[in-house]
Amino acid sequence: MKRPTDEASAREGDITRRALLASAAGIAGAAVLGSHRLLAQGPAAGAAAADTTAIVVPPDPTAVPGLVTSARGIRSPFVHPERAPAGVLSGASFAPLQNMSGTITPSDLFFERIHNGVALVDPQQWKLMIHGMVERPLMIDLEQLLRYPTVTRTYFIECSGNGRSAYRAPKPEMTPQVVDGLLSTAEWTGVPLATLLREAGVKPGATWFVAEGGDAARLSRSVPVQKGLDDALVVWGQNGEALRPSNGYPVRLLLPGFEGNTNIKWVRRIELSDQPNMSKDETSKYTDPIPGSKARQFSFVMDVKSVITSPAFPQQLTEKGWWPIRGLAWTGRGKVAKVEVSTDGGKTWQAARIEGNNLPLAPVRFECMWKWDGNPAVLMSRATDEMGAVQPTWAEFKRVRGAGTDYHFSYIRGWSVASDGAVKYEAEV
Ligand SMILES: Nc1nc2c(c(=O)[nH]1)N[C@H]1C(S)=C(S)[C@@H](COP(=O)(O)O)O[C@H]1N2
Ligand SMILES: [Mo]
Repeated sequence: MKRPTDEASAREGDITRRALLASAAGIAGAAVLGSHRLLAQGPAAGAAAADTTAIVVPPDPTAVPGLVTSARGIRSPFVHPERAPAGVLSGASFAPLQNMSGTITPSDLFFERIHNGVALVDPQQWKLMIHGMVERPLMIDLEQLLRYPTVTRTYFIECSGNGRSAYRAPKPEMTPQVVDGLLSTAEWTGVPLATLLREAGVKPGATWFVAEGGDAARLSRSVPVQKGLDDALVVWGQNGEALRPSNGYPVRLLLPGFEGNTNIKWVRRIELSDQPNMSKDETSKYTDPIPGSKARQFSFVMDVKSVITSPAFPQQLTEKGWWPIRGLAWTGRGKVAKVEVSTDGGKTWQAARIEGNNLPLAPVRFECMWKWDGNPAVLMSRATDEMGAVQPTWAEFKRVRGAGTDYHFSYIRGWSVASDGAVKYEAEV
């Protein structure tokens, strides 16, 4: 949807009916049906269905018939969440965490991290080869993969670089999307990798596999065989439909709780071995500096983490009184055990309510009512997982990892509230 710019009031989340009318008035070819304009018709109708600019909101929806049914749904013209930044070839687009409810990321808003563009793979051409230290090398196409027994599970994916700009170059004007939007969650459907590995017959002594993507980055990562036998999936379904191209259509590897990078998209090859492959992607990146001028390689499991998504920049508290503090918490080590919230910069903490299903390796929503007294406040959230791991403070994290660390930014996030109600990102909490 094109944003009306001619109305001062038509800001994100504050769009008026007049603004919509004004923006729709200039659309050529918008068809008149009944007494109000509907979607543009003709050759551009398909595109127009996704572009809600052409919709006019009637003054009284009870006075005129509504829209006709359509082949594909649209969002309400009053909501327009977007990934950002869009249009990058080697980079990422961040999911708008602040615009979401629940824990599932709508597929068209699922974050993207691509090393050399979104590969467009023809499903008829796609094949997966499983070879190396196996008894019976396997080559299967999509039709064959779809005939295996499936499982459906809800898991998050988080890029190990999530939070990097908030750590390296924090700015008060950062939204939850900019701070932590390289996190998304879907209901995935696919075949346990264990099924395929059993069919291929893993040879004794095979302790690793390397998985390779069929994109222009030919991204490849080594993974312990145990993960493949444990809960790894070869998935083709995402939130009730085929994977989106940017999430690996037709097939990706899904390693629950492991850093995003290991979840190889457009996966085409899995080679069993008795050692890690030391591919370009695992030797040039994804290591963590630790004290003593050393680095830890293969930090697969994502640490426990949380982020408040509201109140957060650019929100403004309009009056004293009760405000919900809401956010997401997740861990690569099973379930979230508890989430605590502080409104005084970490001096005191109170337990937040964990809301909805608490599934392993899937985020939870937390919520906590807060009575704002009009004074400046610093809001923080701190998650603990069922293994007892707790999010460190920024200072603890920085002491262990150093200023130049590049991955796995799992420390506590904060937001400051000024006496005028303005909410800003507060980096060093
Ligand atoms: N083949 C391939 N797989 C890939 C990537 C890639 O660029 N190519 N990016 C990786 C990285 S760094 C991350 S964080 C996740 C992102 O998954 P998503 O784009 O579906 O959110 O995919 C991983 N798998
Ligand atoms: Mo990533």
